[in-house]
Amino acid sequence: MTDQPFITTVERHFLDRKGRNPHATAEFSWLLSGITLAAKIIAAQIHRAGLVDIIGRTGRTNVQGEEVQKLDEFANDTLVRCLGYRDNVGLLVSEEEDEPHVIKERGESGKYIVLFDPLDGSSNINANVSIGTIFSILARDPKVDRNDVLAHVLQPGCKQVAAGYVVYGSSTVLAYTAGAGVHMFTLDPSIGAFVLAQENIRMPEAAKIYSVNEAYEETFPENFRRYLRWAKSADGGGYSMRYIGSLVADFHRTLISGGVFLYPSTKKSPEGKLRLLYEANPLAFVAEQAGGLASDGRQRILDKKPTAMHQRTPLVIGSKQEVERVLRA
Ligand code: AHM
Ligand code: MG
Repeated sequence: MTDQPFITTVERHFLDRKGRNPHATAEFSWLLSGITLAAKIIAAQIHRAGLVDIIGRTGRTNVQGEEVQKLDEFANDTLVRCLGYRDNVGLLVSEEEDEPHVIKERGESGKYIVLFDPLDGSSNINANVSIGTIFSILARDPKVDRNDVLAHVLQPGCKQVAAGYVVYGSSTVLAYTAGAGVHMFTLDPSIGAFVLAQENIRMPEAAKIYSVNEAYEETFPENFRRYLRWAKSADGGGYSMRYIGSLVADFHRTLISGGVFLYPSTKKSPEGKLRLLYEANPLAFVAEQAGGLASDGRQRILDKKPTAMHQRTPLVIGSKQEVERVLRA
């Protein structure tokens, strides 16, 4: 027998890194297992979507005024159920719900807050394009009144204990960081476990790829337009454009291949479209831990002090040199 595990699961990997993160405890690993369990259930349902007629609209709109599709609801319920039973989870915040879930029975012990976008990119479901789950984990500040729910939720991204995402694509991939690098796992459906695929992933420092919905270009702030003009000019030296329209998938590609993803403010979304707490913050944490950067065009995403639970933000995220180029513009 060797001491090396046969396979390394997310929870095992996290526990093996004890000492690098004060939260790397068995208790926290139990919380993570709630996320991986939910991800497996969601992945299974997505892959059966065409069979079970779960695709389609519910006819209702969510807090953001967008159409909610059935799989969004399924993903949301699954995360709430899987995490609601973890003793250390005190609060849950979801893109799909107006208010946080206060897990009352565990009011005194639930020290972690999990914020998530249960199914990002859901408008792509019908086209079989990759979609994903994004999550951010915060700890309650013991100095803050327990009943002041919003004060616990509205913490800047630099306070995240861990964060990550799952992409439901040609395979199901999970990437997480707990502040000591970014690690990637692939779901092996034959054994139902996320197994370690790559540790300490580094985002390429530079890559001539920008990812943006250029249809809105005319309404972008001038500095973003200037950057795009430069990237397309002979001075830019030959950029490519890649845009899936599913943040989690566009970010995953950027993490692997490099480049920059942009979602500036537009006429339609003056504050930007993406949400700070459960989209920009977790991906910014992952980007920085992989050697990249994330900014709203003015300040580091992780330093932004949130003022509302469903707050939106402009987002520039990706390879260090590419984000710096956009910011210089
Ligand atoms: P959502 O599916 O959770 O509402 O996410 C919003 C999506 C992101 O995944 C993606 O980056 C963006 O909206 C695309 O917006 P647009 O269609 O305006 O380019
Ligand atoms: Mg989203």
